[in-house]
Amino acid sequence: MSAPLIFVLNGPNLNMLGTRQPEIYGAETIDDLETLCAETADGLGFAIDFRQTNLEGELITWVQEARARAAGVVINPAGYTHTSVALMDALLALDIPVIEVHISNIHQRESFRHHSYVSRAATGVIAGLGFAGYRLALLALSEILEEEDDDQ
Ligand code: CA2
Repeated sequence: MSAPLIFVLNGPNLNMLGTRQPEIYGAETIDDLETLCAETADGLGFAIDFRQTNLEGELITWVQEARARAAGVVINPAGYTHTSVALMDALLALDIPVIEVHISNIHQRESFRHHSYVSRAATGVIAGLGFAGYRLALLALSEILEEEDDDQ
């Protein structure tokens, strides 16, 4: 049987990781993040498709694509977390588990970051644990998908 595919989707400005604001987002780059996700996925028996976009419509198209192709989604919607009803609607149409990840603790920051449209559609939310949040999100998906298998 082939490895279940997990989409790891990253929203706007996350391509700038490691270039600015290291006190909030750390010093590592998005390539480092992809490596961490790939190694974690490998250990869990997942294949991953790791992507980043600065465009809201592209992120939504990828979520729609996940519907047909993926067993689960890890998503850091970045700024669209706090603004995008359209992204929330796309995620609500999925019937696979979705883990929302934020590198920073959004609840410790400006009040406009405290509300997430995406959380309404997420199976679980991880914030404030840095890049490790992605590793934990993949682990959570592994346990959720195993439980689903056991129920069948
Ligand atoms: O903490 C997170 O992961 C966020 O999703 C990151 C978003 C922010 O809008 C959310 O409130 C929380 C921002 C991503 C921007 O990332 C940068 C990284 C380095 C330099 C500049 C921006």
